[in-house]
Amino acid sequence: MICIFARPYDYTFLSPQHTALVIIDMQRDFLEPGGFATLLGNSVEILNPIVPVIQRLLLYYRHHGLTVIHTQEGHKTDLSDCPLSKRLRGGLTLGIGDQGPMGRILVLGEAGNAIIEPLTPLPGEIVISKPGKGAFYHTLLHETLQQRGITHLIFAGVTTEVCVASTIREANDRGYECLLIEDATESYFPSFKHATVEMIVAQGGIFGWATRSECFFAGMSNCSDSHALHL
Ligand code: C5J
Repeated sequence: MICIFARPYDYTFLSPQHTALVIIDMQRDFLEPGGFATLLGNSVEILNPIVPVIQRLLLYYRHHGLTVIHTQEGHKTDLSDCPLSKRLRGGLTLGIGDQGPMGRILVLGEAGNAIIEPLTPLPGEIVISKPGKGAFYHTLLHETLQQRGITHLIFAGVTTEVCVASTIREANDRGYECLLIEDATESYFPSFKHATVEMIVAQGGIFGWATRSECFFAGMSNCSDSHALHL
């Protein structure tokens, strides 16, 4: 049994093989200056500190041959998977599908839609391209996790209150046990991040658990059973 110190109480699982690291939308459009997030008026620099934390989680999962899921919010080139409401929302001068500084905004295959270089998926790693905020909507994520016997999801990525929270809620309804790594997720609005984490752990963990990366790694390395993994 692996036991991670977390809120609202310890997060436990039988084997790391039943977990997946889910890295939400660490794409250039959301993290780099000049991308879609900047066009929306956000200061993307606030997201920078989570990158090395996610890198450490990613290297750990890769080193131990565990399941990693990268997600990427983006649409088909013909935008047939993008509801008109999403395109028109905000009345932006430059919006989804338009030519922006990093290619067509939120369109799959465009430069801005790529995952940032330090977290680039390796060949063979699972990348879920998703048209919605939640990673289960119109994707094969659930089937992919079921095939691998994954029951516990370890969450990182951006933004905490939008795509991370949407995916945690979807996962919770599908029976997954969700753990959010607090220093591996961020929002352009610190108060939104704080509120989101509190909403997840409130009422006995109504959507799941939250912890910090040092507690996650400590729990993984302290495990004493045959499934133990060591840093
Ligand atoms: C947003 C996301 N914020 N990945 N996407 O539109 O949270």
